[in-house]
Amino acid sequence: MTDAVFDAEELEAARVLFAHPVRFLMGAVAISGLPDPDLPEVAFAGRSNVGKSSLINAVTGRKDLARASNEPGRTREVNFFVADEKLRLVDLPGYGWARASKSVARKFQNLGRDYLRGRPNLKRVYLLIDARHGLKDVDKEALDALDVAAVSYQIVLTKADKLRAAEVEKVVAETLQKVSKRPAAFPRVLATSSEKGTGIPELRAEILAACFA
Ligand SMILES: Nc1nc2c(ncn2[C@@H]2O[C@H](COP(=O)(O)OP(=O)(O)O)[C@@H](O)[C@H]2O)c(=O)[nH]1
Ligand SMILES: [Mg+2]
Repeated sequence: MTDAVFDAEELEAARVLFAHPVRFLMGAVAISGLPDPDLPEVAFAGRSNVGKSSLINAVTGRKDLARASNEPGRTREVNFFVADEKLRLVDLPGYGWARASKSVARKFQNLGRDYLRGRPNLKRVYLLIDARHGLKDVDKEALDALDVAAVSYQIVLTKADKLRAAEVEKVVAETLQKVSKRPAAFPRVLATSSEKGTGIPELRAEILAACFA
């Protein structure tokens, strides 16, 4: 990984925050139903099966916290979790929000997009990409949508345990290069494994830095 960016104290502060209670707050189905923007938020986005729920569970150290947002009917909502009553983790619907709306899911796609565009307390979006695939053409729409919304976003590679360390390094470097000219992309890429815990302390520290720096 490219990062010794956080010192022991910062990693510990992040660990402690997420060791405190984390609860499912609500799932919003309409922009009018979002919670008040009174706490800093970070949102997680990615295609279904990329490992979003697993990552939220790993970050919070809960086995099934994000199950609530994996339930049928919930997957198209914007789901909110509160950590230590200090910040919120937001689980966005799958890539729908990045697509031109043709499907029946239009309403929910618009919800995701509206959330990204108009949320004053949104500090960063983590865009999850499967480490085995890296950034692909299909992700372009999502990157474009984030650049247009001008929301700071950071690429997080998931399932790094499925690759050898040298391969992970290579995907990290390639990914960084691919987003280097994108205006809203954060210039660090994190490789994580929810299964092995790789990169999770660093992701927690990234979240704290994004919310409170
Ligand atoms: N090997 C491995 N599998 C993972 C990891 N994270 C998620 N998975 C698996 O990938 C699948 C989809 O994960 P899930 O978290 O439900 O993805 P979501 O649809 O993006 O919320 C499940 O079978 C997980 O067990 C990981 O870090 N390593
Ligand atoms: Mg999920």
